[in-house]
Amino acid sequence: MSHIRIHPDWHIHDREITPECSYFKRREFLKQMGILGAGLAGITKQVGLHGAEGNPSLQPSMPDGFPFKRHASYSPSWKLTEQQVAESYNNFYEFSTNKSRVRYLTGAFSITPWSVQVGGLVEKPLTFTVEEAYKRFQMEERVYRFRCVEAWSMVIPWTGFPLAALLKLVQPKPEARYVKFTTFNRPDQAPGMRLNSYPWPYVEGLTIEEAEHDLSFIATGMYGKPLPKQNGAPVRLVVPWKYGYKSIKSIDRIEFTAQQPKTFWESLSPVEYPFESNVNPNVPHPRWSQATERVVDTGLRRRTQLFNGYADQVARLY
Ligand SMILES: Nc1nc2c(c(=O)[nH]1)N[C@H]1C(S)=C(S)[C@@H](COP(=O)(O)O)O[C@H]1N2
Ligand SMILES: [Mo]
Repeated sequence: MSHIRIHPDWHIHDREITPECSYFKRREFLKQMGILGAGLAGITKQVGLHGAEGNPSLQPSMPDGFPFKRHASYSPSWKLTEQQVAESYNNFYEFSTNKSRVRYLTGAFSITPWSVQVGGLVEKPLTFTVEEAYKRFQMEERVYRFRCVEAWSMVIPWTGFPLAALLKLVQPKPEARYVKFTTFNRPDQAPGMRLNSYPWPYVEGLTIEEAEHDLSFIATGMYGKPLPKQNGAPVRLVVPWKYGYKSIKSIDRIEFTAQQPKTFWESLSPVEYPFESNVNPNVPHPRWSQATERVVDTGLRRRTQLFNGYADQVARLY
């Protein structure tokens, strides 16, 4: 009701277009994000202290096996996004609508223990802890493009396992046509969730065919280590041919359904954020063009690719 009218500020067209790649601008950007110079020194000194805003250095401990072997088919030669940028430019509305503040607001967010409930229209419902995931699933690394609907992009090395491996374990029933993902619901640990103008908890969804596609990935890590909280620890979805908001973070529940789930962004604005949301340069967002994208760490503009460059693999689904 009241939330239907909201136009979130992060979906205002990103106007920081920097046509040329300049070292100076990149340094300015990193400085603004507080990850160069004094900012970094400050963070390092705080290790072990619990500030009112939480401490970005307190991150999950390292399970055995990192870094996992990179999958040969998902090892392109693209330049990776600078790790510091990927870890400090975050959309995670449960904490803040301000990308550079998210990482400072995750201190109270507890990710251990963590389990994911998998149920609904399946033969074998399952609840697994993140520790169990490392044992049950064959973990690997994959380099994927990542494209936000706001028209910026990154290239990230994720660690995790294909969602299809989970489907195989739980065995969806023939009536199951969709997979619904739900994020944790803990307003006491996530300040953004105390704003009731949003339809919490965050929900996303895929069709069964999309979920079975080898590109659909459940990530528990990035850059060869466990996911930082601000990037969706301890377990998130990554769907590289769709806009970034489909890649739901910090998953609590996975349900198989007959009906198409109503997603968080769709319930805010169905025209702007429809269920399917495949990256497409020819379909503008109602308020801005999707023809080009800004590479986040270099500032370079490049052409948006159909299905974010994964057309060969996924076009058959549509
Ligand atoms: N639960 C949850 N998942 C989320 C979001 C969010 O606000 N809450 N933001 C989405 C959006 S819009 C993007 S672009 C990506 C950002 O992921 P990153 O911070 O790891 O780059 O997460 C997606 N998943
Ligand atoms: Mo996004």
